[in-house]
Amino acid sequence: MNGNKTFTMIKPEAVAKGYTGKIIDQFIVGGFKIIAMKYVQLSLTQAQEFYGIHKGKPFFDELTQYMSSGPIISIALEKDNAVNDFRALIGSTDPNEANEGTIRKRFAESKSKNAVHGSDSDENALIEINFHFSSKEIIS
Ligand code: IDP
Ligand code: MG
Repeated sequence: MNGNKTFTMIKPEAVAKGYTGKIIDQFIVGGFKIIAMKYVQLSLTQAQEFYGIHKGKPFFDELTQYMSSGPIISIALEKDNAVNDFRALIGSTDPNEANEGTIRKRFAESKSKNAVHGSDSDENALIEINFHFSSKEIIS
């Protein structure tokens, strides 16, 4: 059975452009329940740790510098089949390949500045939620 939690961040460019409210609305309309949320700026070291799985890839430095360049919104979400349903809601990594109506199609400006993060597995969703939130901050 698939898990019921996923993790997202509204990325710096989308926050700076004022898309936070519209993006969170789309999470809720899409059936996701917010169980933890905070407004925060990651240090470069925190971004490198969070994206450790991508270390060594050509886009790693650009990604971690970008993700620590300004405030983000980090959110833990709950829904049946959360990881897969959330990835469908946000669309492909590259907004040019994302389906019409998806969050990345609507709000992303490029493959790197692509508006939102989404966990890629149940296991990573829990790791990512625990990276950003203590158990006291999660209201499930
Ligand atoms: P995902 O966010 O759709 O799961 P990943 O492959 O896990 O995509 O990549 C993590 C993040 O790294 C992407 O959301 C994007 O911001 C950035 N990224 C991935 N591939 C590229 C690329 O080819 N060029 C620039 N940035 C990239
Ligand atoms: Mg990923």
